[in-house]
Parts: sequence; structure tokens; C-alpha cells
Amino acid sequence: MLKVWGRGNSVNVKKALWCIDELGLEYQRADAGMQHGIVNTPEYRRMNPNGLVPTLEENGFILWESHSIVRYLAAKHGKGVLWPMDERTRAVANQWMDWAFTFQGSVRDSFWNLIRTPPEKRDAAAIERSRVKSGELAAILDAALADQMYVAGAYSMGDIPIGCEVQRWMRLPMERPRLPNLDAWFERLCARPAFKKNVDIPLS
Ligand SMILES: N[C@@H](CCC(=O)N[C@@H](CS)C(=O)NCC(=O)O)C(=O)O
Repeated sequence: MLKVWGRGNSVNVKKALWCIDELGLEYQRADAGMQHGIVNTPEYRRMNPNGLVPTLEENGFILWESHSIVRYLAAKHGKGVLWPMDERTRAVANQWMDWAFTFQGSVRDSFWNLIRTPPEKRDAAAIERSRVKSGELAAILDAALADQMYVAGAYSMGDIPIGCEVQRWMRLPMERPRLPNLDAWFERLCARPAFKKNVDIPLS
């Protein structure tokens, strides 16, 4: 049985949960991180010395880093489905998985200020810098989706991390550039039950 440690509102935990549900695997989830604590206990630190979420546990096997968790599960349970069998297609999926952290960095200040900071303490300049930068990066993804349905052609693990990051960006109360290819891809993700259930929940 798989067990995921991590609060369900974490963008990185969402990646693991979406992947697991997409593959139809049974799992348990234990809340950890932020108000739930746990991550600084010696028991948790033995599993994940970073004190971060998510952590995956599978019959004594421990894995952390959300994108590594997605890759592991896709390789083990989703060959030819989430895990592209063609090396170049897989490399492109991996490229977008790595790039998801680049995009995450650009959204961070908007997210933390607009969602997790009281209005009187928000840093308007940081929000604006983040808004502009994330819009520029989103345009790169939009261009890549001009002639394909998903980031690596067919739907794959490559869509999972960046799909979670884009959900957060799309749901922020701020102006965004009009990006029709990205919008259409996001609608396709929203049509997936595992995405709706785990990812497209109100930001908190
Ligand atoms: N690169 C790591 C980053 C993990 C990370 O930063 N997780 C955040 C939540 S998204 C966290 O643990 N924050 C502290 C907490 O929740 O207590 C991964 O993708 O797993």
C-alpha cells in the first residue's frame, strides 16, 4: 500500500496525488506540513531529512521530491501511459517536469502574497514582478502547445507538475495574458477526474 505524507493544499503534494489517482492505485494520505506539523519530528526527518512534503512510503521504500515520485510511479505503473516509451518523448516530458520548478519560482511571490498574506502586509511590488515574470514564462508554454494537445505530444507524466503549477497561477486573483493554447490545454486537464479531485481545489 502506498502512503503519501503531506497536506492536500501543497502544490507539490498535489502532483503525487494526481499521479496516483490517474494510475488508479490505492493509497493512504497523512496530513503533514504547515499547521499539521509532523515534518520536524525525528520520525519524519528520518524519512525525509528536508522536513518538506510530499514523502512517499511504499512497503518500507521511502522517496521524496515530488517529481521523482511522479517519475517512479509512472515508470512502475504507467509504462506507455504516463511514462512515454520513446526516449525523445520521455526526454521532452522530463524537460517540462524540470521547467515546472522554474515556473513555480516565478509564481511564488504572487501566490504567497495574494493567498497566504493578509492584505495590509502584502508586497505589491513583489506581486507585480511575479505577475509579469510568470506571464512571460506562461507564454513559452503556450507556444509549445500551439501544435500539440499535451506538453510531450500525448498526455504523459510531463503534464503533471506543470499542470499543478499552472492551476495555481490560473486561480490567482490577478491579471494574466491571453494564452489560448495554454487555456485549451488547461481545460483538457480540468476534464480529468484525478486533476479535478486533487488539483483544482480552492487555493489556500
Ligand atoms: N522540491 C521539493 C519541494 C518540497 C516543498 O517545498 N514542499 C513544501 C510544500 S509545497 C513544504 O514542504 N513546505 C513546508 C510545509 O508544508 O511545512 C518537492 O518538489 O517535493
